[in-house]
Amino acid sequence: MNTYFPEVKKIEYEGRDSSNPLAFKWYDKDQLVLGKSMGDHLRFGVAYWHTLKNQGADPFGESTMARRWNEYDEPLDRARATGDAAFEFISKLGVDYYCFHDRDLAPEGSSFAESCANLEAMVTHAKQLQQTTGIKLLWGTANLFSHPRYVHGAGTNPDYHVFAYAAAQVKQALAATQELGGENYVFWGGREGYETLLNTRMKQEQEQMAAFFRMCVEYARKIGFSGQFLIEPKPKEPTKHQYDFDSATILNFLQTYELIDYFKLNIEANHATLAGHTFEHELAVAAAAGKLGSMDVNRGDPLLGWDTDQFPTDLYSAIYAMLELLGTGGLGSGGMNFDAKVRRGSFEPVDLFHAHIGGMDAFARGLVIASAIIEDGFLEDFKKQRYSSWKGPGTAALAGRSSLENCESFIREHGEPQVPSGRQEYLENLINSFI
Ligand code: XLS
Ligand code: CA
Ligand code: CA
Repeated sequence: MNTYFPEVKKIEYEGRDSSNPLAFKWYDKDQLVLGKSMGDHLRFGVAYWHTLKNQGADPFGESTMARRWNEYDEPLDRARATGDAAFEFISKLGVDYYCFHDRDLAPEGSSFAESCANLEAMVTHAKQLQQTTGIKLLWGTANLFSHPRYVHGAGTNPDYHVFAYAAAQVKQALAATQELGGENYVFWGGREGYETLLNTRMKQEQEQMAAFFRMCVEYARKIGFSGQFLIEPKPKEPTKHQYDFDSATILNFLQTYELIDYFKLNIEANHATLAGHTFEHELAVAAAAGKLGSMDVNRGDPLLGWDTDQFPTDLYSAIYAMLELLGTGGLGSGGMNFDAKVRRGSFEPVDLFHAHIGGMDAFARGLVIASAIIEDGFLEDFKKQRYSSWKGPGTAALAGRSSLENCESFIREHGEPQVPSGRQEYLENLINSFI
């Protein structure tokens, strides 16, 4: 396996003093952090669509990335070569997982039957590549947004015919994910949203989505799929109003339609910032509900209002994300998928390695720093002190055993509260002392 990236050897950990750009400085897979290996904490995955399929086209210009795995005329030959390139890349990077949309792995055919046959052929190919390399499938999903039939949505489409097509496509994608031992299955609501209320019945579309999810849950049960279902929030793009705006919106949707037991969330950093949140806020909301399932790691650009899907190199964001991860005790069957693409100007295949190495090192370093912060205990001690008044009558109030009258008596007895400082800058300075 040395066909598509002959200029790159297996990427090794060489430590922070190494000057080799094609080596890890921080990511040492077997290094123990709080009793667990880095590899097990982070569970990195490579995103098939950005890393193998993205060719750098943008609304103003054509592809910039000539990839040798695209030099085949027949779509299925190209798909097989792309699979070979994917597994060579992931093996050399030393990552254990990958993620795909059905249409990344196998091309859409000229009929539904042909699309299904293409997918089956590529599942056979991918299964064999998984067996030879030991690489596993973190999650599969269906692309229900690229084909023109989905212009008005998939599960939320006003036309039942399109709804049924999307459901039939998910049936195939779920079976493919199961066949490949996928540990999760993701639903990102590609065009599940709307542009204008003038032509949209919002309530009905949400009911449709709930019905769609219910059928997926039932089918998964029927075929014995044991992976975790994940929904991925995103506030806008491609539609102006996406129904899965953020974690809180999805949790409310799942509660309303009694689907909460079957799903967790896949939180993407760039989607969090598009929603006006931080990555760590979205992680914390999901974790507080016991629903943090997996992460799509990337970053946006603070000066741009769209989903730039850049590789994550911001150390502060990585530290804050790792504090949330360690606080929840891990991702279970989830992982950290690099839903990120190299910039259009970074068109050489080796740039794919630089990008992933940088992202893996950022989170490895973030993990080490976060674990030192946790071991030191200053954040926890500070919070403990900050909430220390919640005893006695506070405990009763929290447990629902108090009343406005009780609070009034308390105030008449104790008078005006002494309000302490939140000490934000002091805490930020302490964080910096760990870097
Ligand atoms: C797009 C999403 C998508 C999902 C999978 O913005 O991030 O790539 O992760 O469909
Ligand atoms: Ca994503
Ligand atoms: Ca994205």
